[in-house]
Amino acid sequence: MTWRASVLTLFPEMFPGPLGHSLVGRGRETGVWSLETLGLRRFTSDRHESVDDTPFGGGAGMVMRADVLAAALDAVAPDDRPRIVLSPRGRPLDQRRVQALAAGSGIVMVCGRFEGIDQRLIDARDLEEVSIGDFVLSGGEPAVFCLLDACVRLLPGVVGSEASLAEESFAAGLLEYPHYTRPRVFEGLTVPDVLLSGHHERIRAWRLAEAQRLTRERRPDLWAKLEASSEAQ
Ligand code: 4F9
Repeated sequence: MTWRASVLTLFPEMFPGPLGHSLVGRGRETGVWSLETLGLRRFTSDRHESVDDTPFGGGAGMVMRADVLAAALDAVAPDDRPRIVLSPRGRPLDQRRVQALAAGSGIVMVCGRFEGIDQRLIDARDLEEVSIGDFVLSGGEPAVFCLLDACVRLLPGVVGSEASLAEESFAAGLLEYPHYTRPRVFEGLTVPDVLLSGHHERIRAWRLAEAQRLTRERRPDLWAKLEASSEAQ
């Protein structure tokens, strides 16, 4: 079964963009996943094709209209796919949520523009708000690229080596250990001896220790989660 992505956007010409390249682009060509884009202008009902208006209560900027977005959402065949709006207000995306989304039948995504989206659309169509980080974009489209790339690479047959995905899930919750390849000396810098030793058990132990050190130093938040979960076991 093809994993289906639908995107509601003011800028359908931005797609597939980066999603048309590399492994993710190949996956689309081979039918592992499909991409449907709905341009929001098509769903306007006035002469000016307005998708936004000034906020009730005043203030700067414009708000995307609930009626236009609802018409576009309702044009997407009703199905069991989660409906997501990309927003810095949303729940932070993590690999666990990505795995759950990739395991389903696909997703429907709304790209916000302007200052935001009329709250009644989010309420009336039960949209889940998802954030890809604590920063503000000029619109939701680049966040959709990130979310879709993260999901699609997990679909069977997209990333060539099952081994690299397996290793990833083994290391789940830790940052990656450092990698090295040829040349053996680069600008006077050498490669850690253990990696040239051919001693697989020692290499494994070194990589795990490095992954743990990096996680502790850089992401105390992730480290605390890991400690909590290993204590629970
Ligand atoms: C969406 C920022 C998801 C972070 C959408 C402006 C956004 C965003 N994560 N910023 N529109």
